[in-house]
Formats: sequence, structure tokens, C-alpha cells
Amino acid sequence: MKEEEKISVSPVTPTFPEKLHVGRPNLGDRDRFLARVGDMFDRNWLTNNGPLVQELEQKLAEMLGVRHCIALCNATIALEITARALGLHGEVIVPSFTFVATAHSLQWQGITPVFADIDRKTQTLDPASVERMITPRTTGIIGVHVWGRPCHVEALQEIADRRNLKLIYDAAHAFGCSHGGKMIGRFGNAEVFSFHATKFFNTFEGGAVTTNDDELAEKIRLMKNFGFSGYDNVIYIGTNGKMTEICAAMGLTCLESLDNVIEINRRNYRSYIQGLAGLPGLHPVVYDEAEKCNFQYIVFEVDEAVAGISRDKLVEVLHSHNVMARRYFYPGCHRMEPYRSYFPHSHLLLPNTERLSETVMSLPNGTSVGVTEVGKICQIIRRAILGNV
Ligand code: T4K
Repeated sequence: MKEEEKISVSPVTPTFPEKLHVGRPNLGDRDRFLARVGDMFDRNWLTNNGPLVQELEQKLAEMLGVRHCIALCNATIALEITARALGLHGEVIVPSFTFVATAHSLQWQGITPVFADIDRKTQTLDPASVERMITPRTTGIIGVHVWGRPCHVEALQEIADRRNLKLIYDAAHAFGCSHGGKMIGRFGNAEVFSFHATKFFNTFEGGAVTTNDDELAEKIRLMKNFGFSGYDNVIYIGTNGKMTEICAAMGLTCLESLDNVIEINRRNYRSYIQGLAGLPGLHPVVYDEAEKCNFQYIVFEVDEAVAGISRDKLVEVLHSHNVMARRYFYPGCHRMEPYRSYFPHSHLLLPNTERLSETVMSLPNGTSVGVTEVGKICQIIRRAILGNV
């Protein structure tokens, strides 16, 4: 039998008329946004630390309870600047189970990302694996709060302190999330957020670094603006990492509807959990509801041996019904270039990364998804696993 024929689409299984994507932007109020853009036109001030960027930075710092928030053009540049400002060089330990930007931000500036394995349960850096990867060339660690679930922050901080390493968090997924009642944004030497269009909170493209370290914040501010300290006075090597006013206008507008987005995300998350409960071989990524959480990512692990269907096949079935499920993070950075060529044997040290990148899938969530859609998606998955009964 040909591969396509095996994925039989039952006539009673719902198919969406239009594609339902993972990562549809959560848009704020259009009129509020346009009013801000109107003011921006009146001021004729478009970028370079304008009033909207300053307002956004202040609001974010307050919300996260952190001394400094520096808005930047995206999280990839934010990671690059933070690594440079902290003086990272040689080797830095990162997970491979992340978006490739985490590794690229280092390699781009000649720092070697060394991949450590993840904890099977939390899907974030395994501190024991981190410890094993440390060499005399190691200068730092970047943990990733994957799906907004916090890393093992206490254990990583203990390693960083004991081994004299800098600790950065890639908090691209974790805006609005907390750990031990403290907002993400306050841990390590610095944390980096992404405000990309696909994120829970967006500024079209954008990002931010948060830190309680005054000196580091000052350095990052200089570095994101070519190293300028006042007119005509360059005191550092720098780049252009600035956020524009129109992006900040979007951010300020989206901030106003954040609670509503969380409510929708949480409602959808609970509907998915309920709708897919009890299916053999399907394990949800669950959130600790005692903490603050953005519930943006709906993630399931598919255990083929028990479910009777592989993750890839299930994603194919979903696609055939216009549900554009994603294989984040497949295949793992260590299997992408240039890392695959640099470290051809790294998979041997990353068993949990290997397994999870083969078994995890993300489903649509956000304000463009309603409970009716979630119900239909669950129906498609139930049929794919249990058969067309
Ligand atoms: N660290 C981590 C852990 C990250 O996840 C990311 C970014 C970064 C660092 C770097 O942050 P930034 O430098 O981007 O600020 C997407 C995003 O582009 C990327 O930001 C994100 N992670 C990653 C997980 O997802 P792709 O290549 O999968 O994007 P793409 O174009 O396939 O879009 C995803 C889906 O979103 C599409 O199926 C359609 C939908 N979409 C997308 C856009 C842009 C829309 O409906 N409307 C839109 O405007 O990377």
C-alpha cells in the first residue's frame, strides 16, 4: 500500500476550510494601535529610543519586577549582544532542543555552542548533562525556558556560581511566566525575550533583555546603538539592535490585551487536555497552574509504540485536515548545519533530545483558535489514534 493511502481521511472527520496555523499572531486592539501610530506620525519620531520604546521598556520592567528592560529589534540580536556584553568566548553550553537562533547567536560571533542534553520530563537543560560538558574553555551557559516552562534555575545558578560561568536565559517563550512566584526575567545574569509575531506577546519583530545588573544594562544599551555614548562619541564596538517606534506601538497595544490572551490560551489548553485525555501514547506538556503562565504552546509527545502512529504520521494526518501542526524542535540544532558537520557524534550524548525531537508536536493556539476548533482538532487526533470508529 502506498504511504498516502494509509492515511485514510474519514468522510465524517472534520476538515477545516482554511489552514489553521501554529503561531498566528495575537493582535491587540486595532484602533488603539492606529491611534499610537497617528501620534507617532505627528511627532515624526520613528526610532532611536523614542517615547514609545521608552514607555514599553518601563512598563515591561515594572511588570517583570526587574531593574532594567532594554527593548531590541529581535531576540536573536538580543542574545548576540548579551553574550558579547557578558564577555562570553570559547565555549558556551546550550540545549540542542531549541530554535536554532539560540545556537546561531553564539556561532555567529565565533563562540562554540556546546550542546547539553535536556531533562526528559521538563524538556529544559539537564543540569547533570551541563556539568559533564564543562571544559576549561567554557565561559557560560544559556538555558532555554522551553514552552514557557522554567529551566532548573536553582541548579543551573549553583553550577554557574561554583564554576564561575555566566548564565543567560533564552526566555523567548516565557514572557508572562513565573518561577517560584517570581517573574521570568529576573534570573541569571540576564534573560532574553522574543516578541516575534508568532509569540504570545508581539511587537511584529522584537525582543528585550532584562537584568538587575546596572553595568551590564548600560553596556547593552551602548552596544545596541553602535556604541554611541552621546553625540559623536563611540566608546564600544556596537551594532544596530534598536527597536522601532511602530514596533513599540504594537507592544504597548498588545500589553493591554494580555490578560484576555492568557484567558483564551488557558481555555484552549484545558479543552485540548480534556479532549485528548486517555488516548494511548499521547502525553501533554502540562503547565503548573500555581505559577503565572502564558499557555501559548500546546505540545504533545507521541509515543508511537503505544499510540500505534508516529508523530510524523499524525502531523501528516493533521495537515491533510488543514491543521498545520508543527514539529518544534525537529531535528534539534545538533542535526542542523553547521553543527552537524562540526559535531558529527553529538547525538550520542543527547539521547533525550534525540527522542523528544522525534516525538513532540505543537498544535494551534492563541486568539485565532476557538473551543469549537479545538474540539474538531481533538476529534481528528482521536480518530487517527483509535481508528475511524
Ligand atoms: N529562541 C527561541 C527559543 C525561539 O523560539 C526563537 C524564535 C528565538 C530564540 C529567536 O527569536 P526572534 O529572533 O525570532 O525574536 C518561528 C519564528 O520566526 C521564530 O521567531 C520562533 N522562535 C520560532 C519558534 O518560530 P518559523 O521558521 O517556524 O516561522 P514560520 O514563518 O514558519 O511561522 C510560523 C507560523 O506562524 C506559520 O505557520 C504561520 C504563522 N504566522 C507567522 C507569521 C510571521 C502567521 O500566521 N502570521 C505571521 O505574521 O520560526
